[in-house]
Amino acid sequence: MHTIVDARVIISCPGRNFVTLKITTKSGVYGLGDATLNGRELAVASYLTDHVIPCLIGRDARQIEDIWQFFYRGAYWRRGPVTMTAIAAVDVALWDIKAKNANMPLYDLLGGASRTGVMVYGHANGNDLDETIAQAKKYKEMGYKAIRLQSGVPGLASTYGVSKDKLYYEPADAAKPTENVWSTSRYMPTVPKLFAAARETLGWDVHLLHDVHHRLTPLEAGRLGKDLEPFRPFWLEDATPAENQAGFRTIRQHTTTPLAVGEVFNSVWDAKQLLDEQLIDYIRTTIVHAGGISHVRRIAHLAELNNVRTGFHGATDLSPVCMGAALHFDLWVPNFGIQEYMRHTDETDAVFPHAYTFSKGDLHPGTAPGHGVDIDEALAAKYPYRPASLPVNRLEDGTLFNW
Ligand code: EZ4
Ligand code: CO
Repeated sequence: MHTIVDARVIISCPGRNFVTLKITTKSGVYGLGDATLNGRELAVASYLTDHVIPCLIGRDARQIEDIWQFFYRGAYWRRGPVTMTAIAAVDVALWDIKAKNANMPLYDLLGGASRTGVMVYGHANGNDLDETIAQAKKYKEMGYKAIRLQSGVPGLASTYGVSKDKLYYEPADAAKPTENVWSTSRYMPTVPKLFAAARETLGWDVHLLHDVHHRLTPLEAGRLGKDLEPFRPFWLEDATPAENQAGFRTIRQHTTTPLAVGEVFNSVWDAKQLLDEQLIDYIRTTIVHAGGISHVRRIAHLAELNNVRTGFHGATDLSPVCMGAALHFDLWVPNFGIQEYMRHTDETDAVFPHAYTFSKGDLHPGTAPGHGVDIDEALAAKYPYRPASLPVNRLEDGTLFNW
């Protein structure tokens, strides 16, 4: 009854590429896991099809932990985004099956709801300060309690986070990476101005966030954090690349602005020092890129010991399947902070019918058994894969930089 009899990878591009794993057991119950790694989708698809699925068929779907350990330890080559995304897809699909068999929403299986809803932040963006503030006003009118502000930088043709489509930001805009130009000195003075204008227009009864997207040095990030302190930001996101976790010590020494990092992390080891030394306030690893519920749960618990709350990544490249699973986790996890929520397009939502809903600035995962997200395979088949890459940044003198 619980034997895994089928596992398949479904690739679909309803506006952007998504990789979904569907696992079916002998009794006919199936579960879905997101396996989307933006710009590297086919690598994960191959990892699953060529290396994981042949070892999955015939296993007992109830043994989530054993299966997780098998694919983690069994690869010998531990960690890395491709491996951990593939493992996450398996893990989430198995939790979906377990919760469906228990006839419970996933959050009940995890330990039950700890709150009535999951506070999310929206992504207000514009080419300049005025346009960004106007967008932020719209988010406030839609009921958002938290808004991330991302504005174009004068003198730079394009910048992370600024989108033509406004509500539906998708950075993977071409088959081969688009080249953008970056200048830290042009960028730095724009952010405090943006926050000053936002406080003046939106007031203080709303949380304001900003994503640096890994483009500052620790010292620069410390300075920006200090400049933003008068405006009480909720957080400064991904201020500096965090391969060198000790860099966050420098930021901490210079500012009380709360720090969030980790959307590119794929393991607890990426965050160990940050958590042990309480160098951050929010951990951004999410279900799909960090080994699924079974592993992110460990990260969240270690974070809790160190006064760090969760603030999961939730951009459009994390499919509704990941969003559904993340929302169940968020509703349960004791040290929840906030959840990123970039809206999917209508095409994406149609391919992935889901139980989660938005109301008054919160998302709720719904009460359907499992994680509450399905896939319409016939519709998915109408959107074939299209190669798409994330952009790269170069400094004004041509040096390749962080995007
Ligand atoms: O650039 O998910 O906080 N959100 C982000 C995202 C990332 C994309 C990369 O695939 O930083 O917009
Ligand atoms: Co980010």
